[in-house]
Amino acid sequence: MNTLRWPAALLWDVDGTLAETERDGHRVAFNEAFAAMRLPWHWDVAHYGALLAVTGGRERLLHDMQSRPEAPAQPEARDALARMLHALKNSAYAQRVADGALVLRPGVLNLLRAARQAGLPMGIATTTSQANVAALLGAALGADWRAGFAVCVCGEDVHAKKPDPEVYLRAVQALGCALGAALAIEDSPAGVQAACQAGVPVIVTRSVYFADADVRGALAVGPGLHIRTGWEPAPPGTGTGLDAGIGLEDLAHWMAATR
Ligand code: XBP
Ligand code: MG
Repeated sequence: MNTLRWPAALLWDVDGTLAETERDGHRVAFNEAFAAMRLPWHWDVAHYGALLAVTGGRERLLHDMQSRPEAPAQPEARDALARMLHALKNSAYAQRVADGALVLRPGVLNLLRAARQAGLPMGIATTTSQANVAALLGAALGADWRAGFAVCVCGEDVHAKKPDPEVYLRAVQALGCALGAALAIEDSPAGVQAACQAGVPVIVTRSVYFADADVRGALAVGPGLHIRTGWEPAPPGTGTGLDAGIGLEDLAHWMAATR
């Protein structure tokens, strides 16, 4: 019996999956934006974790303003402030990336290289912006990073952000394969819901903010792509080398459960 089902494409989430961008990237950059606007606001690690239930940085700001007495009362003024803060945050984020504050999670580069060598098409499916993806991947993979991805669908390319399935529906449509033939790699409940609702199989690499989150629906859940222990179900592939992480063969075994 054939127990392998090779994915037709790999779809990468960005924040939390490719890199731990939230706690030390976006959060710190939001705080820099608050300071630049002389606002007495500070998102500590725990508060930002709670705010991650709201996807989209601007949407997150608007949500938080609901409990801030210093926020403008008028919706238009709130909107304008959120836009300004979000733009400042994105500049500060790009600067942090340029300063080397954010690196790819362990195991990511190996799987990217393996997929590339195998000729497996890859795409990006994220809530963050094209500019933030370009900053992160340009720094991590080099100026020609975009050549490694057949599609890159971001927050500004969809009407509704994760957990809405639109980002995955668009990405898979652009890739030209069947929804159930692609495989997504995610870290958050919203991302897993988006993939599942689109009919795209998904595995989860736990990130710091979603270490214990409910990610039911995922084919496999584990602590990172660099390690073969701690995965549920255990990676069924053979692995290569003592320090081997998750490889394409493991993905193909997990995908076989979707037949
Ligand atoms: C995570 C998000 C984003 C980021 C911030 O995206 O929800 O909103 O927190 O980025 P994903 P923006 O996990 O899908 O990559 O400020 O650009 O929204
Ligand atoms: Mg994510």
